[in-house]
Amino acid sequence: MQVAVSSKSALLIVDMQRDFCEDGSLPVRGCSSLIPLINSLIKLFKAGGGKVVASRDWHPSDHISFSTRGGPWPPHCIKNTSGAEFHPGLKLPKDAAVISKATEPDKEAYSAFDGTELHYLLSKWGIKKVFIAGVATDYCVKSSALDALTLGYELYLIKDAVASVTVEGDKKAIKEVLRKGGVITYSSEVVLVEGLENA
Ligand code: VGL
Ligand code: ZN
Repeated sequence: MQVAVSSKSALLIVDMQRDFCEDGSLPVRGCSSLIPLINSLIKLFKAGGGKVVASRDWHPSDHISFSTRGGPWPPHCIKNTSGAEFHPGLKLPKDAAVISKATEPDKEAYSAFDGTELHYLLSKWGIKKVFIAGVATDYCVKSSALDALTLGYELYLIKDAVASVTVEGDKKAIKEVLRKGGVITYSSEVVLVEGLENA
């Protein structure tokens, strides 16, 4: 089913950073191949008067989630290092909002809403629909999607614009998002005007 972008829509691009792509320290399979699709979604949202938000994992070097502290992940996305930079192919508009998350050494925060100004910004802009793309479906995409639903947004997860750490994790994430009332959609279904094909 088609869904139209309007000034009440936001595209939330989750964690499209070097460390999550193929040469990074915590590569998510298929991460960099999402880039062309996400860049066209950015264009579509700009054309439709929507907002573009990019979250980034922005860890201190001693973050609790790192294996060096007994956590589950190799060190990744350490703030102000090249691994934490957005993928060089990502064409973020100048007015995109950047949300840094998981910045506290002793606290994991997978959701882009956790401890950030994201909900404040989206409410201020009058956003009703949140569309999610990026990585990882089974971690930060999932947590952000579930939080968006808890906060009362209509939530659209763009299935061909996300990638996961594991296949099992992907399935579980999709189930949880659906159970909570989220919509799984595809980039071809996200349009400027319902009933018309995108140019
Ligand atoms: C993420 C694992 C660790 C994510 C962040 O962005 O999904 N995954 N930190
Ligand atoms: Zn992380």
